[in-house]
Amino acid sequence: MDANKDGRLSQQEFAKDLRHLNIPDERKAHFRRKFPAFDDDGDAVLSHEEASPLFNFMFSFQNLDVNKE
Ligand SMILES: [Ca+2]
Ligand SMILES: [Ca+2]
Repeated sequence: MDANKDGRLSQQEFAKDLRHLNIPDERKAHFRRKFPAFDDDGDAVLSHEEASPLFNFMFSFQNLDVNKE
């Protein structure tokens, strides 16, 4: 999450979070590629408002993966 507590999630912080998730590397790469798509104001970091749709996206994505592969 927001490791340096500046209220913004950088791509590096997000990548670090992903490393802790027990999901395939391929899927982590997919989420990393999606990161800029959630940066509405283009400042390269996600505010709380920008980050919550990203996490919703990730969770819905995992829920769809019924066979856990
Ligand atoms: Ca931060
Ligand atoms: Ca932003």
